Amino acid sequence: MAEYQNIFTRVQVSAPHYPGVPHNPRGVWVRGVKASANYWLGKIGDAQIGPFYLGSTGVASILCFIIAFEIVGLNMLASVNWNPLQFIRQLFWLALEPPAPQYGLRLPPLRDGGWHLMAGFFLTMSVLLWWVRTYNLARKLKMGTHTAWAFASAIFLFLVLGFIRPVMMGSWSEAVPYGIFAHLDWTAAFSLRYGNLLYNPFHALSIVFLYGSVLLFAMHAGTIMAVSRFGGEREVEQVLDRGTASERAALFWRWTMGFNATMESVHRWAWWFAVLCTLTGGIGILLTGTVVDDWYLWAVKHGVAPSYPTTFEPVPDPALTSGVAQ
Ligand code: 07D
Repeated sequence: MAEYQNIFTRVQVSAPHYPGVPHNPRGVWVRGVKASANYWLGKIGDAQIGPFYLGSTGVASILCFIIAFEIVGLNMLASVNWNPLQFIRQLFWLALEPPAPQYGLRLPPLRDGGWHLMAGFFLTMSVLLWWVRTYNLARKLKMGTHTAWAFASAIFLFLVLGFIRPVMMGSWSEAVPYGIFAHLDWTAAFSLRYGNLLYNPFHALSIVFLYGSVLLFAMHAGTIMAVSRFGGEREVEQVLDRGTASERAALFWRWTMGFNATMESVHRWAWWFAVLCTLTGGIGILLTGTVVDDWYLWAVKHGVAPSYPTTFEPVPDPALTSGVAQ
């Protein structure tokens, strides 16, 4: 057909559903064979939905997630005397808080943070099982396991925040609370307690990779869409048989900044930027309170930030003069 086509004007072919490449099934689970098609999903991706491949780890992960979600939700509901209306009204303010500092790493009663630990356990199990699932499914398809390892980097930050750092600090009270505003307040309080996280070089690096990922994503997506009229989104053909699209895309960037990524390397750049965001972030959080107590003073000491002239009498750090630190 001579009709003009690019990625915005895709034809949705209606054909028998494709179950996917054959593979060697193991265990009791077989992949589902049912599939359907959705016109609107076809607008943003592939129209075919399914077949799903849940497997044992998928089922276990979903169960663990439901348990964690229920523990958090029911505790929140209990905190408003089981009043559903107040639950909805106050939802953003409700929270399941970690145990108080006096419990250290011991197991507190359920109502004193025990539920928080239990929710954390099941959420962690759910995330780890989902990781196993992403790894196994990639292996089944004889793919590389890049997605699983990128996910592992995010899980590293998640574990640092809720498990590794609290253990290193000797107290579950260091963990992040479950709740919408509660976790945001925790984030702000954490930054203030340790002398402004913006002075933490690993937080800065993490931001570099966060913003950098956004920039790279925009550059890559923009480039490919810009050459889609030459078939640029068909990347494999473009690598094997370089045509106008790939040539122009590469030339555009050489004209713009003297250097161009390749069809392959741009994805390696993207993978590393995404992975390094949470990896450097996790390192930054691990160092906070364990190695460095005040990032502003750290920055002054290392000549990163200027010290301000003393205008007022120095104010002692309340955490060092009262409370559990005593
Ligand atoms: C959180 C971990 C992986 C998540 C996983 C998912 C589920 C879902 C759902 C129950 C995202 C598990 C969860 C399955 C459960 C249900 C429904 C990944 C995560 C596996 N900061 N900051 C970062 C900026 C400031 C602070 C990173 C910018 C202030 C703290 C990032 C600014 C203060 C922490 C970043 C800024 C502060 C961070 C996160 C600007 C006070 C972290 C990267 C412009 C507000 C985290 C080293 C990420 C970190 C972090 C950006 C400012 C505090 C780069 C742009 C000064 C305490 N900040 N920040 O990928 O790694 O997160 O720090 O001001 O812990 Mg920050």
